[in-house]
Amino acid sequence: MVFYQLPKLSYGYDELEPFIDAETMKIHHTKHHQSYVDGLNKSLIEISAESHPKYISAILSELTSIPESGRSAINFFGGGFENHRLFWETMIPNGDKIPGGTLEDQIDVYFDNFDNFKKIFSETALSIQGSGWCWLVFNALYHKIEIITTSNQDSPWTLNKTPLLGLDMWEHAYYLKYQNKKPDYVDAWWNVVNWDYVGNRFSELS
Ligand code: MN3
Repeated sequence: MVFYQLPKLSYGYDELEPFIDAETMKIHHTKHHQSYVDGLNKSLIEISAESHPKYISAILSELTSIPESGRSAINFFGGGFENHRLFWETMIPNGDKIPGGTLEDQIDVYFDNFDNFKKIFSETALSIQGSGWCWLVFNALYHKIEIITTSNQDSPWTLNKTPLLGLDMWEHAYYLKYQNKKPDYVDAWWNVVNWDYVGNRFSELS
């Protein structure tokens, strides 16, 4: 039987300082993310799908294929699991600050330039009411990149969009250090974006 596990981070909790503080990272990873891992495993057992052959992103893409009684829990915990897994991967100490390659070209096509993209993404993130995520996604249907938001732990996969980069806008992601200064959290986060990873993710799609 395969159970989901809390993924290991490739950097220490204090290595995203001063942008994301060590205490927030530690609690976010070991408590919040762990609770989504546990909730996902439990939800899969409850619908007897603990040995589901597909990875959670594929399950989220076709939620209607699983029993209705488990859909809401799998949407929440599965989304929470996968959203956070990607969130850790898309951050890195000493981020390279700018995207490159084909992703940079696409950002220029759809958002004029990188600064304008950052401005729109930040404004969109700050427009979220309550808990949620802001995303750069690839929309395969229209073959284009887009900025979207999702509520709670809803995943872009459930909208058939591929998440490339996501920003956690739940209070647990920033409150210890930034309190109500949400714009400062968003500004700081840009410094630790792992554009290499995000760009490679995009290249593999196109
Ligand atoms: Mn979170």
